[in-house]
Amino acid sequence: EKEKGMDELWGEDEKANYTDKDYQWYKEAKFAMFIHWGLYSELAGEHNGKHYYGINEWIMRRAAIKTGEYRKLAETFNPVKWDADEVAQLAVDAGMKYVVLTAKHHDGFALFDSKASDYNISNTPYKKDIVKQLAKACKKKGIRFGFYYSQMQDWNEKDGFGNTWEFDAKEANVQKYMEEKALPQVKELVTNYGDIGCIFFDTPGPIKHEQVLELKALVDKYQPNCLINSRIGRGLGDFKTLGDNEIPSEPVDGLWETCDTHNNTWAYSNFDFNWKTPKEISHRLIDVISKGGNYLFNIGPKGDGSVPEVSAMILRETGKWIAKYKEAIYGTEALYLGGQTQFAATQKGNKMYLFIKEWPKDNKIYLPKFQSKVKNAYFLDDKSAVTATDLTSSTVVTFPLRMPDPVASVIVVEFDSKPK
Ligand code: FHN
Repeated sequence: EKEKGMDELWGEDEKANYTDKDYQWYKEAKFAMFIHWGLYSELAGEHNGKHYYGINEWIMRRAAIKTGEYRKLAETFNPVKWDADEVAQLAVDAGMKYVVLTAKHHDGFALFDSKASDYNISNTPYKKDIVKQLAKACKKKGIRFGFYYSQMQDWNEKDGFGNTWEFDAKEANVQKYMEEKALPQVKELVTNYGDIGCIFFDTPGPIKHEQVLELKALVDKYQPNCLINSRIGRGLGDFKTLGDNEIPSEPVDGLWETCDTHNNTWAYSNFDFNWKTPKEISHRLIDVISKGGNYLFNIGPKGDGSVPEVSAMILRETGKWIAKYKEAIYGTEALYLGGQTQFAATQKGNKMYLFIKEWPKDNKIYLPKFQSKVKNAYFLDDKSAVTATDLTSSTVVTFPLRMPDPVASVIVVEFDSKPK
């Protein structure tokens, strides 16, 4: 659900300008980790004794905290339980292929050592560069690293966009903010941390076409293959980020991503235990990949740097199911079987991977009619046989009674050609 007042912050144009960069890795990746972490994690949904439910990374705005007071959080930010290797390992265990960290969210605080603004991790008791640690850890574990950067909204700067409770928007010189903070910081991020797989810009708001062009040119100059999301604004991204927690009802063309929260907030909150279960996460992953997208799933570490244990446990459990059916997930394409909810499919070569989310009563699934001819069918886990028959108006898949996979079972149907 969008925070009140969010609409004005969105650019009018959220289309992506599908890329000619090297995007194969991104197409194959399917599952990734989003990390929302910053000074707001310390507040964990509470300010001056008041509890704020919902998105905690917005607590500065929601509680109208002035910059002078909010900046004090940096004086105590000391996430001694943060372990970049452990977080990268969690992503690997969950079956995730890239990680996207909030290098700077709307509150304006940078998790990296920035020469462009002293409002950064170096000036906390912790001191160490979080972006550097995580970029290194991801590299070590063989997954890609990307970052989130709020390019227009910066509530710490009077020339940034969005802090309406302290500054007068009419007096803001957004171009000055772009030149003095956003562009220099993005330059630091694309030059100091090795290969950047992708960048998640966010809430472009009133950004001008020329400003987007400048930002994009900067990224492309130093990281020509880095994929930029559509929220850079004005239709200039390489891939499309759908709305928050949005799963489309039909396949979407080109490269795209659904970003999803684990509970009802991106950043950690003490008051939100509404965790999606491994089954829910897997089903949402199936829904996304069967329509051709990637699923960027969020964790919100606490102020001390630790990942909430329940969230981590759930992700590890989800990873077990993914590992079992990896052939049906990574490197596949969309295969749309209509808008029903019981099953969904992906495809690779001549194979269709049929995910059974709800076991059908009579052990039978009617699929739309394919022109390709069925050759063979079996359960992916134990290779036990399934009967798939071409009928005049449908292909019927029939299987013996067996214990369904409690998350989702997968049947492979092999055709004589690419299923169509
Ligand atoms: O305002 C942000 C929000 O805090 C969060 O970062 C999400 C993630 O997609 N993006 C914005 C709202 O869409």
